[in-house]
Amino acid sequence: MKYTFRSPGRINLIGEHTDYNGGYVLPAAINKYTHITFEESDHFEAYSKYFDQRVKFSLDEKKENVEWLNYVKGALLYTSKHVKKKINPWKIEILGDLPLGAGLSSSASLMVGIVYGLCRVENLEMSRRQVANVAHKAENGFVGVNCGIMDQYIVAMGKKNTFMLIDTLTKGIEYIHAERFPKMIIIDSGVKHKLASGEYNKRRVECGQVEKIVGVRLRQMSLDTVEKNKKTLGDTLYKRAFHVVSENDRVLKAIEAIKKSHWEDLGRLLYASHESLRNFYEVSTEEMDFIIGELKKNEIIYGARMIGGGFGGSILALSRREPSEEISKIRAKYESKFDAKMKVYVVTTSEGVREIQRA
Ligand code: GAF
Repeated sequence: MKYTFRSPGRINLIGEHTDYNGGYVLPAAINKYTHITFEESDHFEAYSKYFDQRVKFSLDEKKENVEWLNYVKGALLYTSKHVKKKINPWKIEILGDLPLGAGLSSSASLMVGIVYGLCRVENLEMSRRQVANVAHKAENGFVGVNCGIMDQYIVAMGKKNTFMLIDTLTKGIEYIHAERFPKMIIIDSGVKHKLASGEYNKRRVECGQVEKIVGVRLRQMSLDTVEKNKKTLGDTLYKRAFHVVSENDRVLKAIEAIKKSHWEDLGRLLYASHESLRNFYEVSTEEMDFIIGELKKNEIIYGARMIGGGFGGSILALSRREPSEEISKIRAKYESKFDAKMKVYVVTTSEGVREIQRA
């Protein structure tokens, strides 16, 4: 018997670098997917179409040399640990149309897909929230990426036509309905810097330092408090705090704008978020800033910003209609200026992970 699961990627509308600071985020699952097939077997084996690589492995605690395999192994291992049960061997095939390394959360998509799929094929009782938490623990503990919970939550619990407000302090979620939403365009800058994960962890440490100095969690801090502590914090920590506190406020304002279908307001918030990520959190790149600058010149774009951890990856733009001509012009300029290829996807919101076939 073969069981196939479809696990989405995600965009984050607004609320960047807030999910490990007890802040708000507003992501949506998108119609770009990882497809994962489980087939009964007498040994563990995984095949990735993305890497065209097939590997046999055993379910021990050892990290593998094949990088992508650690995402699979970590997800299987942590699920087995969570339910305190030995699991059967499976042959797992991974394919899909979700681009890797574009800041659309391909790793959470894969890991949540594996945890969810394993629960189904092994009849393990786990809620979607537990699936997300186990995948998150596995990415932190086994793969060694110190990410927040946003990506796993939205991949596991996303719903079509909605954005999911996650209060990462209480772990509470609320679905914000967004029908007749502007067109969502993903522009992958085609650049991902090697320093990404090191710089990500550095930002986390800096935010911890801010909280220690001020004595308040960033989530509870006002901009007034940030200003009052400007001298004590010093330039870098002040800028990090300013971004996180103002970004939390932008998420709440974005929800108001969505509820009133005020797309111009929402677009302005996206541009403001990008400015803050560039100037205060310092996680943007020259390539992404160039694309944002070009998008700003086009009336049909409501707003745009970089999404995900930063140092490359993708931009999300909200547009009145499909901006084919405008994008062609930006692409031509971009590719003559930078040594990178731009990729563009028009996406819609989608459901979280689910089973799609049993044969
Ligand atoms: C990455 C992480 F995985 C998320 O948890 C989040 O912190 C994001 O960067 C920044 O908002 O995608």
